[in-house]
Amino acid sequence: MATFQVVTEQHGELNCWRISSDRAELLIAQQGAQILSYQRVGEPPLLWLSDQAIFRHGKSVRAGVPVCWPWFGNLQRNPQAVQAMYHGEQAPAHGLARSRDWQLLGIEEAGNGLRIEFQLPEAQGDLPGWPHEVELKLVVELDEALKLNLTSRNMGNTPVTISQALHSYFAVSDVRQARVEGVEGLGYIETLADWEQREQQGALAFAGETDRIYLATPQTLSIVDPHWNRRITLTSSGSRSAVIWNPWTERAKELADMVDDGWQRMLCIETANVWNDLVELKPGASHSLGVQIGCEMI
Ligand code: TA6
Repeated sequence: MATFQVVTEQHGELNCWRISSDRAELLIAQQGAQILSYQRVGEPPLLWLSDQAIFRHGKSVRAGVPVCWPWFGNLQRNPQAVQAMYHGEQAPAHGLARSRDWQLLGIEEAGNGLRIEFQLPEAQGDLPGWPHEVELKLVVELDEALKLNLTSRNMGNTPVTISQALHSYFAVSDVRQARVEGVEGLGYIETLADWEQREQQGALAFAGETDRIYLATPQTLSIVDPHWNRRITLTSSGSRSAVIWNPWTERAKELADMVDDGWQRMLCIETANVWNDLVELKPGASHSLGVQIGCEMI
């Protein structure tokens, strides 16, 4: 049975918890209930934390797993049913949840690991411009793997439609050497070419800016990293879409919170409900979006 140590830390303006055991270390911010880093003892990090990350209230950190909710990406690119839920002015990219403080409900030992539970109380009618009542909880479990589960339960009297993603930043030795398996033959939306629909040939290798929505995704996707001799495995639940992103050279230069060559050491696979894989919650209904992140040496 692993024993865990929990230490509170301040990173810039953000309250964080550093949770460590003899097997792994996890850093989580209260803002966004955002995992900032995850590393297993004696191995390179699994999740990437930008060297130039900005820890500021109201701004999601470029790291770990930002929670995109109740919409993903640019709201205007979402189906009408998702857009219609928002009545505010300028809609922030990737929704409202990632830049607000969540409430830590508890950290407790569970089985052979640790279970951490957060909720966003404002989602029950108090989010600016988004007047719906949803109980929103994120459960993080840390044992051999890292598991995240984001549950939305409609507490109101009218249906609620959302898009969402666990926008995970993975650490890789060099994205130019890495590949994503599990996407072979899938249809995807190429957001960089006028949102054209295309079909993936073979595994995905990276040779330029990449920003794609993969559709009808299988339960398991993996990142093969030959330099670090490892395979990161993502096992999803409640999701049939995934976004894969790397900003590459020029976009990275435009990002204030990423060093110019930071794109080489990361790639995002975002376990999602986007495009036609939306979540419609009838009154009383709930939905869980989950991902389990595991790793094996190859
Ligand atoms: O998930 C891909 C994406 O939507 C990209 O288009 C890119 O902008 C990225 O997310 C990061 O978004 P952010 O708002 O965190 O800078």
